[in-house]
Amino acid sequence: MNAELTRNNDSKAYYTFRDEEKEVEFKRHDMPTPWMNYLSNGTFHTMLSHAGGGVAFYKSPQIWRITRYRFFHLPMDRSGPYIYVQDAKTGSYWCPTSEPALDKPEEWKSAHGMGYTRFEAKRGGIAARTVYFVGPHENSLIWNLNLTNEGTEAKELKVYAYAEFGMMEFMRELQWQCYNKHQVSVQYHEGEALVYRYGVENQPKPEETPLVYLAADTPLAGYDGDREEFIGSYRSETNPAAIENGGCTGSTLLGGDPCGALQFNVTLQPGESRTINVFLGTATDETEVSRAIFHSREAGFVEASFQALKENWSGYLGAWESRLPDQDAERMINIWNPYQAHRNFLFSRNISFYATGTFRGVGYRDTAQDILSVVPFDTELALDKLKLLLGQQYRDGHVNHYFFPNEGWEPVTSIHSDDHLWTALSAWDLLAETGDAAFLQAKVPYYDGGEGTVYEHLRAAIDFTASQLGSRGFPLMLRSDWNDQLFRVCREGKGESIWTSMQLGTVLLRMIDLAAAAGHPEDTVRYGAMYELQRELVNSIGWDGRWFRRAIMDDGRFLGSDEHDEAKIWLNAQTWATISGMADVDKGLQAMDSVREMLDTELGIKKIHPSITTFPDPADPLTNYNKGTGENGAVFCHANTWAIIAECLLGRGDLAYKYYRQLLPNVAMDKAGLWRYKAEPYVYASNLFGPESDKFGLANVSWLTGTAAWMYVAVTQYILGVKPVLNGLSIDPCIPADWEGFTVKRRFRGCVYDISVTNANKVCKGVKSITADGVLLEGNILPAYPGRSSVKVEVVL
Ligand code: IFM
Repeated sequence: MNAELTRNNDSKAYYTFRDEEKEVEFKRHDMPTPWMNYLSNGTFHTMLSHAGGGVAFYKSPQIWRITRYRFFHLPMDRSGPYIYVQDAKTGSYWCPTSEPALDKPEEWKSAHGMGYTRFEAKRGGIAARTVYFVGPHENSLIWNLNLTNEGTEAKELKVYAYAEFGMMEFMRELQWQCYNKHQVSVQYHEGEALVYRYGVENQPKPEETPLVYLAADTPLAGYDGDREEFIGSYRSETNPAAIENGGCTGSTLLGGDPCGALQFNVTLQPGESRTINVFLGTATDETEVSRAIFHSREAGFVEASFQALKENWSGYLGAWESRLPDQDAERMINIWNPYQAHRNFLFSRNISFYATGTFRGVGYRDTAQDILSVVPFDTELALDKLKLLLGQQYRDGHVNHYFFPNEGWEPVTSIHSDDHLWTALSAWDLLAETGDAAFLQAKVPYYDGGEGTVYEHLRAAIDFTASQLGSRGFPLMLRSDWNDQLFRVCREGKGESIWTSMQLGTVLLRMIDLAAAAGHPEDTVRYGAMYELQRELVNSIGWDGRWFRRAIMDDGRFLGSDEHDEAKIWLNAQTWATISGMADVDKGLQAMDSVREMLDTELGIKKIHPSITTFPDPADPLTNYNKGTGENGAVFCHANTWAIIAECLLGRGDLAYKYYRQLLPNVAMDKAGLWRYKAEPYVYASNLFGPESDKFGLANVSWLTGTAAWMYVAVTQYILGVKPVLNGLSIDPCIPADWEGFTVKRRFRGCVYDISVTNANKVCKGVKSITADGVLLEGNILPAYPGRSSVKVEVVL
């Protein structure tokens, strides 16, 4: 079958966007990989694929995982919250999700929307429509199933809702399930529900561990809590024994392999419809279980929950709406990019189809960058997260690399040259968005005791870097910088990061503003001097002749130099030289020209060139990645975002847009071919295999990647050029010369700016005039309009 499918790269046969509904619709269940969605109310979460596979968890996939998902197994994408529809007379059965039953629907489609996933299927005259979502009112995954008899005869159906429970601690499950599984139970609850209790010894937070319930608003005809009874041995979700043998067995479980299966017997007359709502939820104790079930069964609960979910998302996304000459970009900017970025903000890099949710916790650097894309939508949420991060900072300014706020585990304490610096960018963006510097005085504890204001935390970060300079004057690489792979550069503690110098420069410019806003003018002078010193180093020692060098290794040799055969040029050093404002003008341009010549491909910009196989020592190369993959010569999408920003700063709108457009997931998929690209066409992936790989264009680690936040920043603030600054909203687009214009509605400091940009002169950059409600403005910064609900802005380029 695959041979046939690999020839069919016509993506239209697989999916279509429904932009009005903010949905993407799938026409086939047999995609190259599961195409995921995240359903969540911030506490209860479910990752669900287009074919119904996925995993539910409460707060943490490490310690409160509810259902079992078999990572990297075959068959792929199992298990999930499945529904089976069985004809009681013939015994044949199928799933509205298409998977996992063998009999497939005669008609089928599914769709991911903002916080929900829908399946519409028909077989044997029965139409099934199921919407899965997590509403804001209860911590539960709601399975809203509607069945209609479209035939001419009455139908007797047996309907089953099934979820396999896993051990809540996923690592314990892998390590010691054989004994620990006898410490879990599934009991029948008198309110017609099953309750799963995870009572395993030495679990991290037993007092916070919830009970899990599986209930419905329809009378039960049967149930099973023991997976062996429902599925049977040498069977799978494809052919559960209970379904084939006439129905659920009434099993409960005091030790073993838990599941929740509910059976409903339904007779439908021709034309008749029936709705069954299933609730897979968590509650603190038995009383809460009863309350939650009672509440969920109340008339109108499901509809009100779905309505609230819809309203939450339209409120959130209502902060920005653009109309562009490029529909692919417009869709991404208005819908999927902020949606993906929000999921990164929520889950960090924790759990996806690619990441098992076992050890990543909250990454300091990752989350600090994610904040940038939430600031325009919800400053309170962003500030809370900023404070959470700053609470991981030590008094000397360094920070924990990963930490585990839900699990209470010890953090990962490796010290990296970049981690602690990122938060200054988030703080500056918050200040620009709100215009209110009060948060800089808020007190936040240090991880090793005592407390300081937000500003003092940010200052400590600079002080830490200032205390960690190498012999050439650049920041020491320490465990690595943004690029995880660079840990081999500083094993002896001497290696220096030229890129971190550029990151520091970028941060220092923000810190000058933050210091002034926080009432510390004395610091601004110091930051200015530090900036100048690093700028000088970058343009002298950091310059290789045609591009900027990346690092200095322990032995004093340069990384990213023409004198080597491998890893001559590194993308980040070229882009950040311009982003930081450090590069001399001619060098900045030359460096970005080298990017175009040496790193750009038709599927995005590679991170380094050529890939490493033997450098610096064949016995100990800098990376173990195969050439063209991962961090070694792949197109690293996160780093591409900075090339877009750099080109905008250089005023080269056509090139910036080429870099932006070529990585739009659906555009890259069409170019690479769906069966080569494989990942979702509606969210960014972390990386695409590069041309030195025989699988050039294969997309990896989709959904949870810093690409989401920075791509959003790059396109909204630099290409479209609508950027909050301290004294207002700056308008400075850098677009393709052939665009005639575009519009943006942007919420800013309580007012909606209805901006219309015209480009009759066919330029990339350069604002000629701006009027706000007909009044000509001086410069290109729109002021705040306190008390006003909207302002009409006309921009001429
Ligand atoms: O910066 C890192 C990130 O923290 C995790 N993914 C890879 C990136 C580049 O190494």
